[in-house]
Amino acid sequence: MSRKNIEQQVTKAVWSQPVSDLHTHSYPPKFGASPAPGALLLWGIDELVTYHYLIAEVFRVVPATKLPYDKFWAMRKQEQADHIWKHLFVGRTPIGEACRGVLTTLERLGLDPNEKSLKPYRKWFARQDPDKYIDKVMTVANVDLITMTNPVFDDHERGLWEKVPGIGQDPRFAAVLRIDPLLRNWSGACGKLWTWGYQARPDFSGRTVDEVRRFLAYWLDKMKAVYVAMSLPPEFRYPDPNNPAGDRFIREILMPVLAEGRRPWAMMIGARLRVNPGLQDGGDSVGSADVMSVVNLCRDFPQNKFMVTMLARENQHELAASARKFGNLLPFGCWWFLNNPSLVQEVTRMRLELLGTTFVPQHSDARILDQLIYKWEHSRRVIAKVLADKYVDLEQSGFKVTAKHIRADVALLLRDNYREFIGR
Ligand code: HDL
Ligand code: ZN
Repeated sequence: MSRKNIEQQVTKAVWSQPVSDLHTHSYPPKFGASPAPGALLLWGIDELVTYHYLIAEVFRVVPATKLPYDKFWAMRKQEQADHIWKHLFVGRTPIGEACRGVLTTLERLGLDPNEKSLKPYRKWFARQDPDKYIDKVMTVANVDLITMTNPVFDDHERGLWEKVPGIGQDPRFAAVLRIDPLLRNWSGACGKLWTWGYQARPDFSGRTVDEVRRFLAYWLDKMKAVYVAMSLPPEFRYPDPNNPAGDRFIREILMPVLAEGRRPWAMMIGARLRVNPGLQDGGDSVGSADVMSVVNLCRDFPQNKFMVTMLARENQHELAASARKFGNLLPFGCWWFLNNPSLVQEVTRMRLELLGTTFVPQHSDARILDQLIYKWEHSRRVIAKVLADKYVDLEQSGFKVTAKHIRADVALLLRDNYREFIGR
């Protein structure tokens, strides 16, 4: 096949292949749709423009010395959005990836991304019905499954799961049991578990192991969770002589419960939380983490499955090389500060060369539903470019690449590797 023909076939395959999105923060309408107070389904122009990435960026233009953080947070959502639109999209060129994403989303929805005010967009979004809009966004983004993040230690969300009938039954979504506190704050988590009727003690005395296993099993079943997820700090270690409780939780509780249900553990490693608390969700940053801890887990628990994404660019090569050693390790995504075309290209190219088609190149991490559109548009463009280059390389080795090869590879990368790993 010529390069031109390869590029045509790759473009066709990548854009026509529905994506099963491995990790998002989006929800069905039963969890409450913005602008309703406490809504978990965030959507529409004001949520798009006040995405925490953009809040962090606008404070680089109008610093906290001019607009104090608490004054910004006291503003209504629309005022925050107007402030961001004025300074990042009108007063300056919206060249950054998070800004460009908003424009791609508007453009793909058929709106003109060059408006000087948000008013025309607000009128259009006000005419959308959240439930139908989910279908629209999934169609435009060509996404066939939205995997949620369901933090069971969040009192509001846990309450919804306990009170709202059929809340987790929307077939467009898959639930994930998110349990960061069990490793980030074991004693605090035990305190909460106790109030929920689980006899968990920080020193593991009494029936702690059985009780925390019972807690996990209950919520995995209630949510029909497809995997368990945790965001872990750069300091995460396994084993960790400084955190014997964490080691015991992993060894005696988490690993057996997940192995029994054949569910993976998704580890998202390297998030250093609230380096700037004033920015709230936008105040988290990145730190280089320890890949050997992932290797130790994959080796010590061959019956368990690990989906791993790491936040630091400098961890990517070692993670990919480690995945060559363990079939129960599935590297996924270009997470957060890596989700920029230059780094998606670098990481995807390296993974293809080291792992063939045995990884998941991207997840959207969409916090606002509409972001599915740009996060997948931008990622598909880069993945297609890298794939075309690699097929040209393959042809130069004499292999006859066909459209069938390309379609099969793209299906693995954008949907089937993930679905097979979670058994869905
Ligand atoms: O912990 C996570 O799942 C991260 O993705 C955080 O939600 C982070 O704030 C984020 O939105 N990254 O894109
Ligand atoms: Zn996330």
